Amino acid sequence: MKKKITIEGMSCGQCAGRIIESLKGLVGVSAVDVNLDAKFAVLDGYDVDDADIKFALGRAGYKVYGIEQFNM
Ligand SMILES: [Cu+2]
Repeated sequence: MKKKITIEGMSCGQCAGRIIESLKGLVGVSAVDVNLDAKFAVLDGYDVDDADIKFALGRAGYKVYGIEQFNM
């Protein structure tokens, strides 16, 4: 399962690093990729809850615009 997470407030490499660390801390997450220019992250994992993603990023200081799930 992959989820594309659109994030507000991600503006530099430090933000990207914080976001990657926050998402990797969630249960079920196996990989995280961040696209800084397009302001989204892609998370790879199993059974990761949207609410947990929003909570983890909110705690790190970022707002989630949207989460889109796709399979590939
Ligand atoms: Cu930053």
